[in-house]
Amino acid sequence: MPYDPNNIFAKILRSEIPSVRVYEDTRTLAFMDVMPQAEGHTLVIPKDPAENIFDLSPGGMAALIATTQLVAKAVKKALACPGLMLVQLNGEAAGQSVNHVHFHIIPRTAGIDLKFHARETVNPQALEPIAARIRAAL
Ligand code: DGP
Repeated sequence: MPYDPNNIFAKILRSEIPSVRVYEDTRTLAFMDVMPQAEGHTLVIPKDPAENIFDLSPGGMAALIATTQLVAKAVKKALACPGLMLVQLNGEAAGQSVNHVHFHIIPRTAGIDLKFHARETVNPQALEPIAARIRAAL
């Protein structure tokens, strides 16, 4: 399928819709997931128009994983979480719901179950204090 330039993350990249951003460089952007599965759930996307890992260049992939590691370290420090999960879905059959390639960074703590994937939207204002802690930990 050709890349849809009007997918929600493409709109976030162009600042056509708001997002709670934590990190940006020339190739990547990280922002809070508005349907968090755990407190601190963060998304990392490349700026290249790629739907999934198969469409992303090796250079784009390298930038994406480098930013994912950088932001994951900050999330771990900011949330003081003992565990941290990286999730990356390709294709509807795998559960991908936004067709712009991305990594999920999801803090984990034993005994705290994950919320359902892409189910419940929170007020973006509630995400700002967590984002501030993540930015400070970068
Ligand atoms: P996936 O199903 O892997 O494609 O994950 C898409 C994620 O994007 C999901 O966790 C919910 C999140 N999401 C959907 N719409 C928006 C949005 O408008 N803003 C933000 N920040 N996250 C969104």
